[in-house]
Amino acid sequence: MKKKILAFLLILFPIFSLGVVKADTVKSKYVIASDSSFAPFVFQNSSNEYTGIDMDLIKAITKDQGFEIEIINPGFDAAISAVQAGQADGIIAGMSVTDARKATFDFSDSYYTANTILGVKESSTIASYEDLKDKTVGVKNGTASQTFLTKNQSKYGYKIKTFADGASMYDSLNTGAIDAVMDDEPVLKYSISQGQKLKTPIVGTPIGETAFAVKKGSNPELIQMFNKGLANLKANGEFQKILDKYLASGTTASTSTVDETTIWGLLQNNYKQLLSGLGITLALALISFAIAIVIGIIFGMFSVSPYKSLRVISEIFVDVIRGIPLMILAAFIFWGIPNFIESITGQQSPINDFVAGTIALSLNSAAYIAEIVRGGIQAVPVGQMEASRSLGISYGKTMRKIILPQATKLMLPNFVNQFVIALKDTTIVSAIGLVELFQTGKIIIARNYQSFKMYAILAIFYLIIITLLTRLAKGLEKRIR
Ligand code: ASN
Repeated sequence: MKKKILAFLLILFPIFSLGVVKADTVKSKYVIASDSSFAPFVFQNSSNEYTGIDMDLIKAITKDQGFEIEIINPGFDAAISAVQAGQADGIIAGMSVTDARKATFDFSDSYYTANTILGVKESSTIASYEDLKDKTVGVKNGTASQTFLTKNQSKYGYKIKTFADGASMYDSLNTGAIDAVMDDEPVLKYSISQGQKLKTPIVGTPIGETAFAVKKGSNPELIQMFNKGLANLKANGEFQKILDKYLASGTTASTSTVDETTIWGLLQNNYKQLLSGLGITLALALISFAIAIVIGIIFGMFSVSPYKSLRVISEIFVDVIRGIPLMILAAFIFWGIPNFIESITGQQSPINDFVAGTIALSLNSAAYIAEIVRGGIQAVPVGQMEASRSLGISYGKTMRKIILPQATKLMLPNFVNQFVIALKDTTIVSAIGLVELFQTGKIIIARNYQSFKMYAILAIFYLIIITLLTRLAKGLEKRIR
């Protein structure tokens, strides 16, 4: 009898102990999406690492609750899309709990309360919402501030300009492209405390509590772990320490030792990040172009085929792909298709941003290459095909031995041209949050506001790389000839 009781207790003990200490993790690793520049909640420090209240908080909670995360920082709007499309499991980005969002998100307990507030340049004369008549107000896409602006637009008669990220929005305010911005109060106040020449002439309007979120109905254990972890951190004082680190007066999070106001300083401090961005850009361009050549040649050959069905297939492919802007194609593949698959199967099947970008670029270049191939083949006089066929040589052999060798020479310069276009087009797919060279530059600007020098550096990077690659391609072209 004693033995039986002991065995019973032994079985019960682990069950109880598990239930009491922490919520159970279901996945081995959770992907958490966040904003890219939203200091003091999330921003890059001078060592190019993402820090801020949200970053410290989620990491402390992970530690407290014992689960693994990977953080991605594509920007607020893209972070929201990532969670909805299943690319990420949760979002922490100074996100306000609004009634509209409750329809599509499940929120954790709140860890902050924020207002939305108007920011203008120190020299601006705007002192009330009425002063905004016919002026342009900038706001980040998909934010609660945007909802506020849209709701009050007809009342005050301002124009709204939306931005993908905070960096470009504040840049536009500084350069005078817009007259004001609407953003969360702690964010504006923080940038003022960091020396930005801005002011907030009107008192803020509450937009709600700030919380962590998951897609409605999915990953409920993440919310549980977040809430338990948050409660623990509040109880042991660690949460307050995180807040003080970023909000107590006199704190400056960017303690850069290198002067980032010179081109040399910018390069010195960011070369690693820039090189890794460049690596992604080159990989994207080279891999997608290699795939595009294969697809493009196949459809190009179809387009001059004696079979009508093949010609029609090729025409449809070229028309469809050429008729869709690359950015929409990339967004469709990265966000649209996973969302569609989930609505049918109920299964999330997220696709990696690099793969989505490569597919979009490959299809796009393939359509243009198919046209280059068609043009090259059609530029060879028809008489040659006719003469060869009348000698009894087959279509395939004539193509291989007579037409293609001449056509290839005509096509080569166009291929080089198309490759340069493909390399430049990699900047467009940064819209899905892929951190290639252009996005890397934008992230750096988000931290130091050196847009003039940083964009100059980027332009020179692309110029050098494109010149080198075209020289190389021209050399190859000569050899083939
Ligand atoms: N407070 C903003 C919102 O919830 C979040 C952000 O801009 N990162 O809309």
